[in-house]
Amino acid sequence: MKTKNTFWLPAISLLLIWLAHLGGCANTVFEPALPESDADSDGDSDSDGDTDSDSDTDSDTDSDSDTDSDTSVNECEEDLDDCDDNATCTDLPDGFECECNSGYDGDGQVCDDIDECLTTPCATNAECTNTDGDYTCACLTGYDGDPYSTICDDIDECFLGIDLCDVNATCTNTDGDYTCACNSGYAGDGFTCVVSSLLEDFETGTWPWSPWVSVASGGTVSSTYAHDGSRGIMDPGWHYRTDVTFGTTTGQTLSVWARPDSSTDGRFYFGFNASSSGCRSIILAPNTTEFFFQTNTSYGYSAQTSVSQSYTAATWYYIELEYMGGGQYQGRLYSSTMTLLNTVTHNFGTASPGGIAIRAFNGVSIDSISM
Ligand SMILES: [Ca+2]
Ligand SMILES: [Ca+2]
Ligand SMILES: [Ca+2]
Ligand SMILES: [Ca+2]
Repeated sequence: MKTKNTFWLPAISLLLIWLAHLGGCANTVFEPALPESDADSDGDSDSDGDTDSDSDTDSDTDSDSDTDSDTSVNECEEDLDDCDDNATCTDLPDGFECECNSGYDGDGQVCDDIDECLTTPCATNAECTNTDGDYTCACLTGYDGDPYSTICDDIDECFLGIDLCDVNATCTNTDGDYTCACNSGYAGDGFTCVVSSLLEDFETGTWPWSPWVSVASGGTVSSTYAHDGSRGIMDPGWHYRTDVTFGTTTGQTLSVWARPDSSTDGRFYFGFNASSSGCRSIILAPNTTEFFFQTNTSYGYSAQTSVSQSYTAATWYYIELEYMGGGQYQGRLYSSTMTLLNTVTHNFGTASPGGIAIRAFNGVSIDSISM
């Protein structure tokens, strides 16, 4: 917004004093500015031969020259204006005016920077930065385009091949970012994937087979419950095995596929640090819409860190557990297409390396346990 103001300055009087100090020279400077009517009256006086009238005219000229010197002052050029540094001075016959420059707001004497960012002038997914007299726009990280237009578009890092996913991982583009998930047969956070070994595929034998140890009976093996191959298991009671040890090395991962029949019922406990005296577990829990940790001392139940998570019925989920070191474990839940859905992290205080365990109820299928 711009406003104009006209100011009469005391400085004009100072200029007149200066002009008066110059004496006759000042008069000479301002003579040409005399109105023509004064010159005509001089001519008339001459033709009349009236010298008195000439002297009268001269006294008139002196008073006129004072008025004329007012109108001829260019306060802008003489630097006699009081316009703000961020204003433009325009000379006027009866003074001058100050107008704030573009990007500033005020009365011309005081001009303040306009914070354009308060009115979100940049594109969607762009960041506005206010500057003195202006502003700048920049697309947010993960977005590209003209930040001064209507929208910055998501960068498809996967399509462009600029993602940092491991060569053995699947890249999934997301709005403003992307995710990486290790392919089947590999374990890791998606940015680094290492070959994982299949611990259990439920393909052969009569449940429960060695090296699984049964704490509580239960578990049906069938093709109906398979994610890979021809068999999987549904709703086993607590079973554990100690032929493998998890929790010894930072970055070590465990993984499994699980499919709840219901979006509101059932639960699958994926146990680790297991022994005959209990385990810890990361739990897929449609019945409480959670994804969370438990401590299962003596195969009992004690809730630890939890995150809210909704589930879709009859849909496979991939659960990955990583030992982060220092007694901290992270559970990651992926969709059937390996899109990361949620993570939950809990510090149990100690690493407590041990075997693995499984338990499920109310219709959860389980297959392909890898480490
Ligand atoms: Ca002026
Ligand atoms: Ca500004
Ligand atoms: Ca993206
Ligand atoms: Ca299988």
